[in-house]
Amino acid sequence: MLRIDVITIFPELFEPFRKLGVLGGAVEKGLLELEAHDLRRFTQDKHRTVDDIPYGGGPGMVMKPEPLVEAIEAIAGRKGPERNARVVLLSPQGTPFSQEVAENWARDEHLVLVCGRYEGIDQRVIELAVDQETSIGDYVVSGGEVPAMAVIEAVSRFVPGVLGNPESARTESFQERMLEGPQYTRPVDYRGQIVPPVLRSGDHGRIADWRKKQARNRTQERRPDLINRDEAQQRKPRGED
Ligand code: JDQ
Repeated sequence: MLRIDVITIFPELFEPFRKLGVLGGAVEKGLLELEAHDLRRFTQDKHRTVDDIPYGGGPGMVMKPEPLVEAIEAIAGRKGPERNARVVLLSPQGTPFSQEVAENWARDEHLVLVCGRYEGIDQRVIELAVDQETSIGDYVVSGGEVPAMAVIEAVSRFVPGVLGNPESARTESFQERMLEGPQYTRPVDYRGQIVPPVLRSGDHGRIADWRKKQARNRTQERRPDLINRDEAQQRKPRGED
């Protein structure tokens, strides 16, 4: 079974998150364990300090190493280099998180997600206690918590039993390197916009062909990089991470 531990100065952000939706159901059914730990519990001083000024100068603050390394050691259950958990730091400097990475991490026993804040974390934490850094995209948010939630949702969808239908996670979008086409539900006419008649024709062959064409056209228009993915990544073989 997969256990996910999160290290954060804002553990309360994860309380509603772990109760709701598909993830809440999975935690309740015992398909997955999820716990958020308050980094300040691993401080020693009376002000429970987790940050300090950057060496070399510059704006903002940096997360100091001691609380983070001690939290990771306590939670990942590791003192030396022996690995029983995968320790991941959310970071704009990470390698790209993807559907494929999510599928691989869902096969782990123990995932520890480390959330920074401020301008980032002391490099020695990464050297001493982090296995890999991952980025959810090329934009900067204010801390690792929202990226961690994205990772948790994407990974948990691959945990057996989490989605009702075991096909759902695979068939959706990116595994096939295609965007989804448009979807419709009732009513047939909404403010003069009608559902494409082919979808109401009952001809399953024509419906499948139409959906494939829509998906191909949309992918070519919006995400041509998905169509030529291996070339775009200089023929880097897939299936790593
Ligand atoms: C942290 C910050 C200035 C980072 C602090 C910790 N994909 C992705 N985007 N943003 C993050 C990840 C992320 C993750 C952890 C974070 C951003 N920040 C804010 C501020 C420079 C770098």
